Amino acid sequence: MAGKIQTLSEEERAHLLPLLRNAQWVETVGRDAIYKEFIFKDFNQAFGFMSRVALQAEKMDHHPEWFNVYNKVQITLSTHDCGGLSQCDITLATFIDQASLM
Ligand code: H2B
Repeated sequence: MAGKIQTLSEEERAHLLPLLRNAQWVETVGRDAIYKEFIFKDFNQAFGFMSRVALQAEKMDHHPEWFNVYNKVQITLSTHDCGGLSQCDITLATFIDQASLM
């Protein structure tokens, strides 16, 4: 993403975090990041999902921290360049939720 990336303001958090919680994203303890676990039917479904997310991550130049075992994908989103949550994480979380339903 171009330009200086900034962490979300208090106003943005007050607006966005409840929406993310509704979508089962949780705030991580001890770190300004969000986390969600996805369960699929099998590895093929999980890896298809990861492929869609990977292509989008490259487009955005914004990448997830993730862990996969068979049908489970655990994802943490945070912006390393600013040391916390930014709009990039919100945009990627929204894409990830859509990609998980395909
Ligand atoms: N991904 C995430 N999650 N946070 C970043 O700050 C980030 C990234 N920065 N992907 C990008 C790559 C940066 O390191 C490169 C050099 O543009």
